[in-house]
Amino acid sequence: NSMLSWQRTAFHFQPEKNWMNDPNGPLFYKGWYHFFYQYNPNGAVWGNIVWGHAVSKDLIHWLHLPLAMVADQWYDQNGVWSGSATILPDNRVVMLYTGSTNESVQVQNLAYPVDPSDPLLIKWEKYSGNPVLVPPPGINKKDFRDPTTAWLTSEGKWRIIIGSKINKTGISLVYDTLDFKTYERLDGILHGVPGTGMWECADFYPVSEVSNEGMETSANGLGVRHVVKASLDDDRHDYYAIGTYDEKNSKWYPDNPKIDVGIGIRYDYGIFYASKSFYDQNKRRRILWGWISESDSELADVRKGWASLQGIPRTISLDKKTGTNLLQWPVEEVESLRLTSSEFNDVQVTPGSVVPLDIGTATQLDIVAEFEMDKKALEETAKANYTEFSCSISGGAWQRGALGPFGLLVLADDIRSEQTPVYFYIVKGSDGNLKTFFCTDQSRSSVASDVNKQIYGSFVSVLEGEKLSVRILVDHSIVESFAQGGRACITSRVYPTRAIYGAARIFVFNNATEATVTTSLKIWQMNSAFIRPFHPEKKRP
Ligand code: DQQ
Repeated sequence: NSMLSWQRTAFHFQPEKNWMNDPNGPLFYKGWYHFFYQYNPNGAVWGNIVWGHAVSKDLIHWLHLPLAMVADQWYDQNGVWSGSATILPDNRVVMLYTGSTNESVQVQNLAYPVDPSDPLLIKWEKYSGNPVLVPPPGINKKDFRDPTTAWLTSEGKWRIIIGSKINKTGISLVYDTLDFKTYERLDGILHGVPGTGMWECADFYPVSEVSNEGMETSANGLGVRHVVKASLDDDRHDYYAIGTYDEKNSKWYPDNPKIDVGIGIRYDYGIFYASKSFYDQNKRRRILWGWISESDSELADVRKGWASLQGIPRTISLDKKTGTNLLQWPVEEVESLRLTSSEFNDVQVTPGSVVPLDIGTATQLDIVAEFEMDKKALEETAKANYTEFSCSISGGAWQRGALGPFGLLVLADDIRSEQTPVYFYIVKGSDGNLKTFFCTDQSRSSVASDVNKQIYGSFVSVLEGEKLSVRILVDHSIVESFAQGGRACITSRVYPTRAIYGAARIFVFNNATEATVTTSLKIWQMNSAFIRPFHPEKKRP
């Protein structure tokens, strides 16, 4: 087991052992951030799902609490599945979650804290009248799950959506309620997209067109856009789109139907699923949590006794410069873990070279890097023929082109028998303009064979006058990368066997054939966060 224990992370949220999946009901209450999650208390694979619970003052240092809800009722006997919290104006907390019944029917249930004066919200009570919602006519009994946080309509009712599908069209059903106990189903759907299949963990929230602060879930009106997000069960990715909410008719319209939910933008181009946002009234921001599963084998998970992480929570806002995407950025609190730093300024990386960055061990890092391409090479390429490119079907970090790939090699050993490249690749697009791609190549991330070795990535917009920039968080077996201030993100789980502990290194590389790249970087060693168990029964001596 010691061979595998290094894969545990130092500053990511994970239970002490066993399986975890979706984030549930995140909220801030009486000075504490609460985090609930799908948890199997009996093993490292999915099953026997209950709600785990932890609290934190800063979203980084966590205290594990007793399970919040277990499968002890007929209406959740097959699992206490995902759900969301709503904080009412009088500060009462209500939780809605999906129960898989004794007959595996998906129903929605209501729960609330037993003692609202307890800031830790340790004890939860399920409403005696559960379930509060059952699948409506025309909806399959196993396609009705994951209620959202409720928002207040102008009529004074609370509104939620619940994901489902009809044939292959993913949809969001809409319900209004006054008391969270009885509901009225609204005609039609908020939105649906043909071909997207079951919508898991739907999310719906406002973003401001003017401010970078987050918006309370019920906010609406001038200067507000609305985001719809769905987790697609068919391809296991989270997609979002920005659009307009017509509250009166309970409809939402995407700004650009070509980048609609499920056929357009992803929160993350690596592993990131079943995410959920919440409004943090403490710091007036919207925070996104996402489940990061393993990409090794199930057998390896069982051996190591645990599976899954949560990504570092991200602040999300509308990208004011493009207006067409969100920006996601690790919450500022993660910076409190920064220890010593190393700076490298204007390092010239010539075509075909790899330069080691001497920072000592490199398993827990926060990296901020900027890259500039040689101007003449850019102009030359602009005159050349256009090239088709896509990260996932490319030859990865070692297939050379005129203007790429170039970037960083993280979790590499000295001789680079293992390495995970995070990089940019510039090509001339079919419209005659240069296009930038942002990728992570897992193909040489591990000499082990039972791990995912895909190449992840996407196009990323780079505006006039912007340098290429990337922020990377490295934590043993997770690499989270944010390009252009969080316009495009890639999370990967990697399983090096040699580039571990003191043997892990970092390099910059440039595999472009035509151009020198100039890079400046700042790299911090990251402290470990205390993520501690809670033992209320233990008496102090
Ligand atoms: N996980 C939960 C469901 C949800 C799915 C069950 C998404 O409620 O649809 O563990 O990962």
